[in-house]
Amino acid sequence: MRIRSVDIYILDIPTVRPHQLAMHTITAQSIIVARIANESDLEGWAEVATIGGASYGEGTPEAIKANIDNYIKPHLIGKDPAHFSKIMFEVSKSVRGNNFAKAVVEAALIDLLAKSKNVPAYELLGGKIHDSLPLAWTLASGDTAKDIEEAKEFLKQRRHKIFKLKIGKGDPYKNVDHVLNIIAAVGDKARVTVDVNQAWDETTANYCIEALEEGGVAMVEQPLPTWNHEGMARLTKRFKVPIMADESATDVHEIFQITKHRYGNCIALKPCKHGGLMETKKAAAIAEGAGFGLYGGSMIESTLGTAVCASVYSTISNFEFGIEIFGPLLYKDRITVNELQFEDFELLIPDGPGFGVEIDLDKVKHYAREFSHSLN
Ligand code: MUC
Ligand code: MG
Repeated sequence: MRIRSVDIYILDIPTVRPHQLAMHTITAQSIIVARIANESDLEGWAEVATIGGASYGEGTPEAIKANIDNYIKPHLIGKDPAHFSKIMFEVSKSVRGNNFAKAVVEAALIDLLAKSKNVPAYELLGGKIHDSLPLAWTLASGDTAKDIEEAKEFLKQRRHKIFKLKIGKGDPYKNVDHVLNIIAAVGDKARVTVDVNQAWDETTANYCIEALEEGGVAMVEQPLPTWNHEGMARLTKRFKVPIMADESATDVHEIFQITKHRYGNCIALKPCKHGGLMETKKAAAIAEGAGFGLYGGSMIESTLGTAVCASVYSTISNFEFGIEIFGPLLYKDRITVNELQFEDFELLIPDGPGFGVEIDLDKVKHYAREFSHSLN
């Protein structure tokens, strides 16, 4: 069944509280939603999320939409989604980079194909290994006392026992105190990790990681800017605490170099960074072959994008660091009819056809910056 239309929407959805990262504080998340319809009007839907316009990475919502509309969409119209790998291979020959754009398009093709076969998308990706996965939460309210309160509440609710702290904004030594205070409050019941989002130079990283390691931090994510591969290698060699590559771990070529030269010793996977679900599986295979630990990363997707990530993560054998696709719990609202399910510190992998979520079109219309449908 051939593809008849491709529509891309940018949506801005408010969060339940400010979410403070080194470079930006999120109060509303901008997501890009792809809707691909075939000749029988069956639709595939997918989502990627972005953080802080151009402040987190190059993939801004506006650029993702423009590049799909102008350069990717022409490769899709009239094609059969059953050949999604061939379609994406053709796209890769004429569109460089643009991994977020490629990821959302490929995922919508997979959703459409899976729905046409009435099977969960993970069955097209090798099948599910996990029914549920341990779900981390990011403490990033910008206030130590509030973070401690939040962590205690989620432990009580049996929602999370892995907490990632967003640091890197402001005085690095105050960042360290903030982390040590949280470990003192909940460290006996939870695993505490930090994400610096590239904010430190190597000297600062050396001082701070020494104190964090001593204080019991379980992992340090992207302490240095993406260009400082050699610095990442030196930190990895010096410290026992795992050093995770996130922003630097983009496509399979970068991940190969990171594993080969030990620019870190664990990897945060994210389908958007790698350019799709199939590329995520390849990225995982490279990391696994090198003995690197894996983390199921997120860009704080809403329910739809989280279901996309959950689908591929369910097919990957081992997440030493768990997964962090907690996005739906940070959003004030959702664009799907159904909610995702969380139980006993884990996210349950949705099981319905496609990514297992049903789109609420009124909500898409409500939050979309502009809404039109090419079939109407
Ligand atoms: C990142 O850098 O990992 C994921 C969780 C979170 O709080 O921020 C994101 C991005
Ligand atoms: Mg990160």
